[in-house]
Amino acid sequence: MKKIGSINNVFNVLSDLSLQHILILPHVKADADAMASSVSLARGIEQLKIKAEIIVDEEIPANLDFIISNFPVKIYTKKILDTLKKPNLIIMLDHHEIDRLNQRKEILRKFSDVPILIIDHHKTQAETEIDFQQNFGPVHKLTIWLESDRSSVSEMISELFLYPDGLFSLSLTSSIATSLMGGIYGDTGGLRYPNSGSRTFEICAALMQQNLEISLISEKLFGEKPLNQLRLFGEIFANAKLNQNGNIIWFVVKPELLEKYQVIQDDLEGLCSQMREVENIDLAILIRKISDDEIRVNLRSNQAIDVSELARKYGGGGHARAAGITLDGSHDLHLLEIDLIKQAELMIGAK
Ligand SMILES: [Mn+2]
Repeated sequence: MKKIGSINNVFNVLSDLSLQHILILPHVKADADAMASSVSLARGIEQLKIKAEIIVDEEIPANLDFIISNFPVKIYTKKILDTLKKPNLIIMLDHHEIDRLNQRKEILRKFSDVPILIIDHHKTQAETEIDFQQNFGPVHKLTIWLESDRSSVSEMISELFLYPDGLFSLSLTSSIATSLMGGIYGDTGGLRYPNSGSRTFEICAALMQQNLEISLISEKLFGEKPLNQLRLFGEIFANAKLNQNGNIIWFVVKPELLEKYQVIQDDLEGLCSQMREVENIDLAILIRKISDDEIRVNLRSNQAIDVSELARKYGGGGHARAAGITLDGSHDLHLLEIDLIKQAELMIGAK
């Protein structure tokens, strides 16, 4: 499903005058888009004289400090759960799955009658809004604005600032515009991926009116790679496999390799996209053994294949050009590798 609800749902929910306290929950392992949309919306909500609080699952990487720009983001702990006051509204940003709250599922459990607003741009499997609501559990009143052809949730939140509908108006500051641009840049690889539509560019142009330092945003997001990470990428490129047609590239990362370069799983961020950038490649696959009972797969493609469909065959999901799979339990890595390539070749061949 490409679109559920609309921006008007957000205007309606936020113009409720009885709102005093809103809790914002981005997805686990919050990235530039998740943090930018959260911080910007929180600052907008505060302009409406409503308290806004952001709780994340784990520490946010330091290169995203320019996006957070001193907004007091809290990291979830049991103590925070115990002392948390009941909000009037919970907003889930950049995801629509309870699982992606990770530990913070407890917050939904604790406040099971608080309404939820979801703003997201990830594809959903749900056939209808009713299915979607049922998947979520009947307790929470649910309002949704989901558009899967948007580049980022930051692009969607920008709409609230740039094109208000009269119910309320939010003012765009240069700090908010910097965050939003950081979020859009994060999810579009600096406006290079095909999820950047004409609306994305219009919004970026409007954000640029705030005299943004675009080179600083690029530098923070794409220009601060540790040398060990690049050395690891070098070894992976040197040993990556290609199929016979030469249009699929893949590599299986075992924990020993990360140990060799003293890097962590997060340092593989961006690698699969780089593999996709190799000449003539339609699909890049990075299979990562996380532990004996967890495997993650990153998928990046061009128009030759919708990787969200490939991911779904294995219980994963995501976007047409960027998707992922997580497999729990023990799996034969080699069989998985062979099966993935076979399925991918079938899908590309069928197009
Ligand atoms: Mn996003």
